[in-house]
Amino acid sequence: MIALTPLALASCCTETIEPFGPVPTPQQLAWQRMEINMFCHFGPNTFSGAEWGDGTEPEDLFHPRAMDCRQWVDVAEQAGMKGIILTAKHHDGFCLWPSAQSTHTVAQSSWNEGHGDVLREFTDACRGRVKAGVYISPWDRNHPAYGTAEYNDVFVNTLREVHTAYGPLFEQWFDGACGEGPNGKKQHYDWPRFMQTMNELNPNAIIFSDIGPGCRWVGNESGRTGDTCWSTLCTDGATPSENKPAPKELETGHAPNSSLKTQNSSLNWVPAECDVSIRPGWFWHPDEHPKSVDELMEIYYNSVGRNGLLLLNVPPDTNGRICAEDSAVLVAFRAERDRIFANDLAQNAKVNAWHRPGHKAKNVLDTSYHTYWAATGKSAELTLEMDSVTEFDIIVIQEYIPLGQRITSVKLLYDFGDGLYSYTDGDEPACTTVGYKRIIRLDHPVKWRRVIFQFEGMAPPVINRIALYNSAR
Ligand code: FUL
Repeated sequence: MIALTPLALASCCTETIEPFGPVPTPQQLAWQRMEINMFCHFGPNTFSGAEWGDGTEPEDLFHPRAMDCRQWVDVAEQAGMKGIILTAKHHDGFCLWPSAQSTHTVAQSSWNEGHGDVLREFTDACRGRVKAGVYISPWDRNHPAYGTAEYNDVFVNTLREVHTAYGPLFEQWFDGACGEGPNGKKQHYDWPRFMQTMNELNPNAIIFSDIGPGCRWVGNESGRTGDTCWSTLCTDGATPSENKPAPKELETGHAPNSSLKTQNSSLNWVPAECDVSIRPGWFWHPDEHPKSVDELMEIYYNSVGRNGLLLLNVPPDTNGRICAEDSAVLVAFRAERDRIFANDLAQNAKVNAWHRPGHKAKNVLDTSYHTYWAATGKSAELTLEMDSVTEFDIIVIQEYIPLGQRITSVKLLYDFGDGLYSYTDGDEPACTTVGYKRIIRLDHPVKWRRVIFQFEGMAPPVINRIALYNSAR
């Protein structure tokens, strides 16, 4: 008889779960787990009051009086943000670093006698604390070559400058906007070359554009995904500027089984990034004020809580600092999240569900990211039984996305001892997709001892976390 060591026993009893459909790269997974990042719109518009500069602004307009990028990082850290993306070049073409590709940069300004370099100070301040990323607008209202084939060379060289001399840079933002009128300049962007340049210079960077490939625009600037939100997207025949899915499709993504024109041949993992500003404008303007904590919480639930990453814009002011009004709201926003999500009321619950070997239902309660419950069928039920009647109004569910996004609907049932009741009317689910994270808010706090989750998936659900909270406490 062969004696089995505990290790051998463990491995023989742990089934390998095959992934379903497209899955995130390790970089996309790390990116999604950042959850909230900061966007910093900063440049000549900060001083002119414009949102879209036309590129004719004198370089001296840019003159932050007391710029301190470390203060941006302090605020981001205090707000629980893991990365910051800076508008190194917005549509006006002004470069926040002394670019050799342009004559409209900090080097031509009298700020720091032409020796200033915001991108350098920014990336130095971020190093070891938060991740740094860049927005470099393809649309350029200043560059004389814009609208000609030569501009593609300029743009490639610009990417080359930034991604070799600065970094590490975790995300490259390619904005999709172009406001040229009918008689305006038309640039035929060489997207394959831009992407190839990025792959060569910074293969680990997440590339944002309307269609990815690293992450996609969510189709609105209000900080919300669709109520249904797939991280998968069909990008067949599309470029970041042409033949793109409509904004509504970007909000929801494309389900892995939908009858797409290509039979899923180009369905990719392109998760949604929700960019929204803390203020009415993207740039700082003296007469504007930040959103309230309640508004930011609503944004959080509708972005991070619906399978998106929240990219919250917090624009530095004319001093080159994040103003006290904005940082106070951000700190309060963090405190509110910490308060609500401090105490998982399901921690000591008994969990019951059919499971695949080695992937017990109890794994949904631990906070280790890589342990999960693997259900046995596409329709799966899991029961949480608390020690006593528990009052809660928030449910957090996380699919283990390294194995793909699978869940199409979640129903909630409860039990008052005389049978099972559905939380929602009739056949209505409590939510549709789950993905990286779904936060279900109940209309009012409930007092339940047993919660039964009924999942439907395109493949058997794989869930690494379920937690219950009471937002009133
Ligand atoms: C848009 C731009 O036109 C806005 O100015 C801003 O940068 C926003 C994040 O993206 O497309």
